[in-house]
Amino acid sequence: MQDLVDRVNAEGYAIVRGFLPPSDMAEIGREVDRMYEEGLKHHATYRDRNLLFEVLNDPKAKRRVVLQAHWTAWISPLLERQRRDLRYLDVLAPFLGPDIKQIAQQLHWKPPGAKYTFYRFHQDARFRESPNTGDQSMRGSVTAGLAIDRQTVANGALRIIPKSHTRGYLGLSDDGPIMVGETQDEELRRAGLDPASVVTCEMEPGDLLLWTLFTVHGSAPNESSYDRRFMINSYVRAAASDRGEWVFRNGVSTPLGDQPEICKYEQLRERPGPFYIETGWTQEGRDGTAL
Ligand SMILES: O=C(O)CCC(=O)C(=O)O
Ligand SMILES: [Fe+2]
Repeated sequence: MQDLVDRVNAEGYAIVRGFLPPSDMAEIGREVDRMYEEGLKHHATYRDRNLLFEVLNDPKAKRRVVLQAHWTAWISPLLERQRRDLRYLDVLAPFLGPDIKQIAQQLHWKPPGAKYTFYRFHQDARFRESPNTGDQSMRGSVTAGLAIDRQTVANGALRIIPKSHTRGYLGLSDDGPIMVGETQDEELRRAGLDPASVVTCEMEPGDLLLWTLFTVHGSAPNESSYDRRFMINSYVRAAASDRGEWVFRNGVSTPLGDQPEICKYEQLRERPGPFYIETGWTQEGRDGTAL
């Protein structure tokens, strides 16, 4: 595991091959499909505290799709256990120590045929409080992406720029939504990054990709006929964060409590939901065009 820390420190990412075996992945895959069906019950994006289903009438696929679900641990006992599985502790403890909280729990789909299945290049610090500070709390953080489907060039596997995490916050994609308009090479060059250095992280189901808050990453659209299901968990050193849900306390796996903790969105204190978000970030939604 020390080798893993060295690789993430040096390159800004690393892949743990075979993190979970096929039997676990089959069970997780079935549950993630169930979450997709749960999301489709909503006519638009739905939020209830940290739980979120990003639901879109996709203009290209001409059907309702679910792109993301956040904090399904609140409605799925299996995914609640998964996020704090002790196999995560083995990977995370060398980075974060024995007291670990979770800031993000996300399922991502890239439904075949849909328009919005790419992510512009960015650093996840964008989604945290004050990305420009680059303080210590930013370093006490690791994000883990679990491949549920095989991740390929064709279905839009995550793409990473090695060593980009050493460059501080670069402001990539800060001018608009993360899923509208693919990143042009020019935007990378302006930030001093070489588009030719992009690595596509191809993975088998059960592989785990680790990256940092400053690692530049994005992903291409799904051009294949199969889905690209990906589970993202972001973990922080508990002492460095007053936010997030406990995952491991002194190395002991800790379930969710009675009430959710604020993870990212301060507004939830005022407006916890449940509510629908009818107009979204899509080009069509922003133009006011009916889908
Ligand atoms: O699912 C992907 O390809 C990228 C998602 C991502 O980077 C994010 O949500 O921050
Ligand atoms: Fe990201």
